[in-house]
Amino acid sequence: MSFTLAALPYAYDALEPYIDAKTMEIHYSKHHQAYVDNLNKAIAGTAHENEGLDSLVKNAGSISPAVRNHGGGHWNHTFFWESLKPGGGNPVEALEAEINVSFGSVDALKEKFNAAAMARFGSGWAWLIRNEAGKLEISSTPNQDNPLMDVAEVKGKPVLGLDVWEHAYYLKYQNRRAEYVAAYWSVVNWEKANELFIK
Ligand code: MN3
Repeated sequence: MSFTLAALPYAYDALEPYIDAKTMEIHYSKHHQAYVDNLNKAIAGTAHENEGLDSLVKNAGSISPAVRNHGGGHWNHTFFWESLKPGGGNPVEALEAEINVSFGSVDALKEKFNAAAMARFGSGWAWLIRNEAGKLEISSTPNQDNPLMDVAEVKGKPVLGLDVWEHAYYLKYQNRRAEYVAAYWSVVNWEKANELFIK
């Protein structure tokens, strides 16, 4: 089985001005494509050739560094595109209620998530997850690791995830990661996040 790059669910310029079209184009068509291609190379001819992406990611630490990096890269970017939408909005339904229980307010959630995104040194991701106890939790992972992986320090199911690699924001924001992180909240797909939370 070979993995392929799914179509972006919106146009490259759909998230302007928060995420610019050129960044989206390069991020999706070059970076994400490279993770897909390198994942396919990493599993070709191995015992993992016919394994699904979720299973590869879950066991990434015991399979190989290449599967961890590129399988994680493919999973994380697929998740990221789906977790964004033009227009953004506010948390909805069960997720909104649980955010208020877990964090006190949506603003408090954002503050904690932003802090995790800013504290990630170098490349990685910030996450809002539903942890193994069923509660919401903020975490962050290095490189292309994610909270589903056997190697994750904090494990759970991603509800939101933000790419804080420089390739995700450098063209528009240069070294101003904080501005990119703040802009992210204007394009969050909260309906998708709620679906993931209640699943
Ligand atoms: Mn990226």
